[in-house]
Amino acid sequence: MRSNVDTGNLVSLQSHILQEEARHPGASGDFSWIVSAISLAGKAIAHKVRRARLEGVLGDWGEQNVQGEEQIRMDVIANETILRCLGSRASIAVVASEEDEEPTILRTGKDGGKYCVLFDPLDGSSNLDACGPVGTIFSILRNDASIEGAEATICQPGMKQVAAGYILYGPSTAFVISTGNGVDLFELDPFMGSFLLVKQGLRIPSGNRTYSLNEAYTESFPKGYQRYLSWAHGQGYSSRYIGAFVADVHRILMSGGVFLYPPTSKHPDGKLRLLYEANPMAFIIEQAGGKAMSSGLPTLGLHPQRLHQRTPIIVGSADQVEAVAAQVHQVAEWHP
Ligand code: P6P
Repeated sequence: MRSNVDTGNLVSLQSHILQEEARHPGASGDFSWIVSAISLAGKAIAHKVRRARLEGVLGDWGEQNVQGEEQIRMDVIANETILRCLGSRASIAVVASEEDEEPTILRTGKDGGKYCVLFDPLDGSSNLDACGPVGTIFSILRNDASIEGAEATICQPGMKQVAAGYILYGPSTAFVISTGNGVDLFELDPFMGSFLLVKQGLRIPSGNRTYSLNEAYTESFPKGYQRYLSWAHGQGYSSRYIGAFVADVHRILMSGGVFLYPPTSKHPDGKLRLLYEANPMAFIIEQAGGKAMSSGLPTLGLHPQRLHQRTPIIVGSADQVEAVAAQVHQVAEWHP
């Protein structure tokens, strides 16, 4: 069946989610309300990001977040914006943010809490000073009321995500989401105030010999990654690195290639957080036909133990992830 996009129809995120909901008889609409809240937060953050320098909110907040990283004002503003949008949704049990040490229980399962929402409110926020792209990454899990404790409830493997996606604040504002049936791309029309569907069923291209990693840490990478880099240099690869995970992975979703954040001496377990950065982006890339690996295993199969747990990651086009694995793990044929 031709999609609405192919027919040139105007389809908003709101109507697209309702169409998806209608495909699931008995759906309560609770999930649609959560996506609607994330969409509202994305529009509000997009507006604030574009006015950040004019409103003088680029500077440091003067405090560190739970990661020990200097919080910039926009991190805090984005975090508060998302919490204010999600707080009114009656089906949310737990919210968890990169910026907050502990998850927050909004309501129990018996009080209607059906979903848990995890997010990195403003990934790559240090790029803002240079007018670079930043983004909000989100992950939606079911609330398992049988599990005691908020942190234990959200520590679920990435393959259990009900939905995941991100909002990228760049030259335009892109909203990318998957509910497990492929990846859809929306763009914000600021004059209509709506995210409009521009592509359904995105597929990640293969064959793009481009890698994305911070080569400054090469000496502290495990030998396998150093072997991969030498191999790639000999194969004529090019390199692209924005320094914002959400932006680097979006480029790879659209054009192909591979992103790597290996273990380093500073981050022996990798730098990216499993629950609200690696898992949602891995979900999107795998739904688009790509692959995501962490320490030789599928990222989405890892069993998280802590909210802010970090992980190494190799994510991107399947052929490019396999090329990395062949060098890093020295396997001729890598089949998970
Ligand atoms: P490095 C941003 O701070 C971030 O968490 C990711 O968005 C990004 O991929 C990574 O860190 C960049 O880290 O060590 O290259 O500056």
